[in-house]
Amino acid sequence: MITVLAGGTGSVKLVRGLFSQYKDMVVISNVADNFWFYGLYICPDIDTIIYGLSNKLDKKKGWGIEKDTFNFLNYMKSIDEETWFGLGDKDLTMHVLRTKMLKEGKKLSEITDYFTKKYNIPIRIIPASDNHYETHIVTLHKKEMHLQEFWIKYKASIPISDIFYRGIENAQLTESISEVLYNSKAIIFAPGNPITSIGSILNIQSLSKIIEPLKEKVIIISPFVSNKIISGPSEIYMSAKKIHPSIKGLIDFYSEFTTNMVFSKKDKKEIEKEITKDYSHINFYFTDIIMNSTAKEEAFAKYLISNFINS
Ligand code: FO1
Repeated sequence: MITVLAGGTGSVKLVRGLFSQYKDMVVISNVADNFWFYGLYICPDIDTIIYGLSNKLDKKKGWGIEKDTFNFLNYMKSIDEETWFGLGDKDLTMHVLRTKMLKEGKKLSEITDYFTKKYNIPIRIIPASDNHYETHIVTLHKKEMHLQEFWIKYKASIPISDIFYRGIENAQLTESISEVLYNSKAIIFAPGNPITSIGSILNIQSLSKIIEPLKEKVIIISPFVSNKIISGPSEIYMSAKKIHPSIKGLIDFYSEFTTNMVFSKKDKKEIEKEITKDYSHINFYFTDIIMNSTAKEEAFAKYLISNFINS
């Protein structure tokens, strides 16, 4: 069995590639992007994995359902409601049903199992926690808001001073996760945002203690190419966390969790010249990590399987 820690639109490409090659896999999904909107409970990262693995994902946007319509949202707009979060008509079914099940007392992990089966996905997707906590941004003027509001409503246009996980101190790791991690041959951190997709999982109390003795089987996939983030706001969030927004900052951030990191070939020179000597416990690997087609997703998955799983 292999386990992937995933969150956000960058992670789904890796998960999809691995899934095409290797079915004995568990995905642990970030939940800190979850939020309430129109009284509905939205879990963007769980849904992106479900839609991605059932071939329903709008691949161009990286979220939502392909060819979805937006009648509900347009009608909301016509009656002057806030419509900054793009809920498609088909996608709404997920949020409506999930909210109903939560109100009936079901746990998020049970609900996710239900949808995973419903979408005929033969692997387990486990929310990192059954408890709700949220990634929040603090602006320079000390206004606090949910990550989705900052990223989507304000289009990341406001200077920020901090980012933190509101409520994480009361969040428990979902029950089955420690057993899954112990039994995994490899624990892969997807090339998601280190702060809001992966850091938001790693910061659940007890998880770093569980991972510490397992770090030889942890493999970090870099979200950087040529020392620049492939896509998304990672650099903004790393800076807000006082982490240098570069491969050096990334290595520093993850170094306590792993002995294996996979980078783009384009970063080989810089890492070998400047960085390797400070991190003698880490094995650095270099390959083409860009997954901008199905063929490249599969090729990267094969690389990981041959180097870390069937080696
Ligand atoms: N991302 C956007 O940039 N704009 C949207 O309107 C939007 C809507 C949306 C609806 C459902 C869903 O599951 C995801 C959605 N996302 C949208 C993506 C999401 O906000 C983020 O990419 C993830 O939370 C990042 O981890």
